[in-house]
Amino acid sequence: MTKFPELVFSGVQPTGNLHLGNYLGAIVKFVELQNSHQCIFCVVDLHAITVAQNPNELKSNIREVTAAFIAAGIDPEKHIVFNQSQVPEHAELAWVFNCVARIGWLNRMTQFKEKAGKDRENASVGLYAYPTLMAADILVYRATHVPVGEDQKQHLELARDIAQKFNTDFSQSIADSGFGEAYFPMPIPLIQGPATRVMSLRDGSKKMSKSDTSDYSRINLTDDPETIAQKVRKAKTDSDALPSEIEGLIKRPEAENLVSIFASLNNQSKADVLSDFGGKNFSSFKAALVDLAVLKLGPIGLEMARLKKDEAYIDQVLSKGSHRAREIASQTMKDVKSILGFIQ
Ligand code: AQP
Repeated sequence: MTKFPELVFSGVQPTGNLHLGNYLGAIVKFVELQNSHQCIFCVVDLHAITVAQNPNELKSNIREVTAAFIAAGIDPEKHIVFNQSQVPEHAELAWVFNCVARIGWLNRMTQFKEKAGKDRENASVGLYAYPTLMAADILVYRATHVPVGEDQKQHLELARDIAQKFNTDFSQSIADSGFGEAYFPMPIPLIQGPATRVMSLRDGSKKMSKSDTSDYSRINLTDDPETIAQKVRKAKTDSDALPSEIEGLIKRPEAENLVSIFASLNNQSKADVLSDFGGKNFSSFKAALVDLAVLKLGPIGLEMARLKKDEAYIDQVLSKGSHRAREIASQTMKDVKSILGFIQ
């Protein structure tokens, strides 16, 4: 078996309203992993344009996600932080993967079905092909580990299928080109911790999402302490007290969500949270959650606001990061072209 050096890759879309789900499901993990791994963190702006974007807002959102990475604790000197559109090899490899992936595989993707909704005929081709671009994002660096929220699990499985099919279809050429048994690693999804799927504060059956029309459904990383407090206080709950055991959260999605958020923000397990709050009513639990959320998110929001004003700094981080990313990505594309039989 070919052994690949461990490398972490992940991305966040610059589509506005960066929220607690993005933070706990992804960004917090990025911050942890940077201590043990080489990491590449990408603002995936090519993914953003799979749905309509206002150019000025897009530019501002690209800077906002970059500011969030840095404000949360990612070190752009030690690791690579950049925006996808500055590294054309992502789109180039995505085309190759469009020719490797099968239509049947893409037809099974639930995110496309959810996002395209009933008006599927009118969805962009880009939205449909989104998972092949995501596979290219990861594999253009031959990354081995990908921290993501639960919702991205299916796309990660597709990336593994693409890597496998490429390695199999071109096995002879891969060997002839001197790359051994496999050119691409099988990227491992890292979906861990108590908050891999943060739910809407208004409806425990729906994912917390940037595009929810109700701002009360999510806590944005840019919310001030008063807004965070209001949103937590208004979060939907049931009328029972909190249970003392995890089993007591079954069929209580809103309670489970708030307990998961608390556990994740406080670096605890859900069982630990329930051993502290079991038997208490929601008003006292929510008051503790407000204090915790403000303590953890308040400084990030303030730092994001400060960094966002320094556009020259953010743009320079992205430009430097893109150059570093391109050094790796361009080598991969050279290798892939040689494997495919292109003259270069
Ligand atoms: N609710 C969530 N809980 C846990 N993780 C989440 N992620 C997103 N929502 C949750 C994770 O955040 C990372 C970045 O997501 P993204 O910006 O690339 O795209 P997304 O999943 O499309 O974000 P939204 O908020 O869900 O946007 P819309 O409203 O457009 O659908 C990913 O790792 C994702 O898993």
